[in-house]
Amino acid sequence: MKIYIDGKYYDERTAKISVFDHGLLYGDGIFEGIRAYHGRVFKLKEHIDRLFCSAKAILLDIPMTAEALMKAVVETCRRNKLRDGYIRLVVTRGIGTLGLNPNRCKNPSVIIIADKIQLYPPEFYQKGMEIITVPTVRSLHSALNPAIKSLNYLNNILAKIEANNAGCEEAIMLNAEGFVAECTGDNLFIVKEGKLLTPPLSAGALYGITRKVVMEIALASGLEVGEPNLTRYDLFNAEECFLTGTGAELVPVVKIDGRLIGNGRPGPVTRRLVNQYHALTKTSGEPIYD
Ligand code: PXG
Repeated sequence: MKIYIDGKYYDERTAKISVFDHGLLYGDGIFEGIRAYHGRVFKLKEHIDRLFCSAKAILLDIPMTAEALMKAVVETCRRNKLRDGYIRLVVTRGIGTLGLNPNRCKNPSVIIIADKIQLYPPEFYQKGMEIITVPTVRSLHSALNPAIKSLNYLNNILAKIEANNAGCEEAIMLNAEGFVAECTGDNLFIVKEGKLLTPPLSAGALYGITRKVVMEIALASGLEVGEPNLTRYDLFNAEECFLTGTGAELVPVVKIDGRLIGNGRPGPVTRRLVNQYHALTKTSGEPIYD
């Protein structure tokens, strides 16, 4: 595997960053997780745009233009002969001295890894998964805004640990007011009275790119889409539920906190959206090969 670091390609074993990089020392940095399908990078521009928004929010100067970064992502896929897989794009604050001060870091580092990812076991996609709400509250947007895709994922990891301790693979995170925010690496949707509902971004969620794709597909196929605040009660009484994310794609949820969702099997709206999503990935994206 060839890994891009600051304009050069390194073998997996020699791809290294400094122990003084503030990405490691303080989680000071940002990232994107991107998928390639059928030899195309899916929603590349959207991911790059979000990366630049995260960078702006933390006052980090990405040392490349968006165009150069897109080219570097495509080139990393090409060098790894990737057709279907997962691209991890990371920008760290760079090497500094001990101490938080980001001004001591003069050169942010850009890292691109093109690999594979399997977030959940295949049977979850067929039969649906069981998830639970957990005690760890999603970060307040006035503390660390969940819209920033930062290298500090401990809020989400703590929620994941709580789910794992309870024998579940995924956690629903509520915000400080008790409204549903999102899962640890996925946005959440329900179907209620034929409408597709997902928490508003102001409830404390990442501006999910898969979320947006799913909303667009749903609207185009005549479904009504809404973004109201949702409580656990709304989830328990949903007809269908599913999660969206670049890594997870669309995964049906059939049980929440011990309550069966619908008839306990992935529902028809979910199944249709899954098929429409996969159809879109066949024709859309930045070509890797000529
Ligand atoms: N919420 C959070 C907290 C995320 O980290 C999403 C929602 C879904 O957003 P997108 O734009 O991907 O639809 C994410 C994305 C991983 C992994 O390695 C995690 C994500 C994406 C890809 C890989 O666990 N999370």
